[in-house]
Amino acid sequence: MNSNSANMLAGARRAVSLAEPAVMGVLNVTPDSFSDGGRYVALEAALERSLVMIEQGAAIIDIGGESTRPGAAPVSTEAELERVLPVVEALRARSEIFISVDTSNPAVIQAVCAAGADMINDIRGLVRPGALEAVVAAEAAACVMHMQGEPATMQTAPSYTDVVAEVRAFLDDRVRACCAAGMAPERIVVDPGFGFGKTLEHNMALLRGVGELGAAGRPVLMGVSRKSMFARLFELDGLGARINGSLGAAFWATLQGVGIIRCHDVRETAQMVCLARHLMQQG
Ligand code: 7PM
Repeated sequence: MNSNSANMLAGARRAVSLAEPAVMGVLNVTPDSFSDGGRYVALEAALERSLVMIEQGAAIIDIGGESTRPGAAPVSTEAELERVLPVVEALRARSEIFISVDTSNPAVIQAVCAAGADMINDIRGLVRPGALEAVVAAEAAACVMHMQGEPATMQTAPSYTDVVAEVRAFLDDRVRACCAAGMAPERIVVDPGFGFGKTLEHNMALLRGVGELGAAGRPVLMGVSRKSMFARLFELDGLGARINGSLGAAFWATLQGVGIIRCHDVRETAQMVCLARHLMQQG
């Protein structure tokens, strides 16, 4: 496999190969887990969970506070930093793993990158004043995601004429904006934003076309793990159905040439990537 720029993602201090899909393990850092008294225990648990996901095959750890979840209430810079920064510091002290942080906040971007984060995963597409500039200054990688509407109301009435074309055009635009702001193309990954202002039909159209979404030749990040689209598709809620759908999607995404698969079930997802890669090899 060659290693042209579309096969690499350059972070602030390290790069990750996307020659085969990199598995990105989700690490949730919720306010609950950092309630008074349990701070040290929660930090140890977050670190342990990260090391387990790395052991299971994660090439990237995505550290998320509550703030970037759909419908989440705004969180102060101080509160967000208190949750996320100790985890970035502890993980960086223990591992050379490629670290991604979910945030839309320029001050948080600056602080986590100084502490050793490599990438910013902003579901709001770095539109907050100063966010894009903070990523450029830190020479960090960025995931640029599509969302229709605002997190609080985006699922009310999502509407597109041609969802794949429209999402692709948006991602092309954002890649251009990032490059115009001084971001190197090899630091950018694009994401159709499954479930972010999309019906089941929209999500299925995007999943079908997931290999064609790579704006300006940049790799695609797919985030479908445990999402409600599978509960709707199978007409069956519950974690098992959602995980099964996520794993099938991971297999498909690998065949379609996706660069990063964001997931909760790292070992199982890595197995799907492994199987699909074996089937793709020429005899
Ligand atoms: C509640 C609802 C909690 C939804 C969490 C979620 C993505 C992401 C999320 C994605 C990228 C989840 C989502 N989804 N970042 N952050 N792409 N780049 O299911 O699809 O994890 S939050």
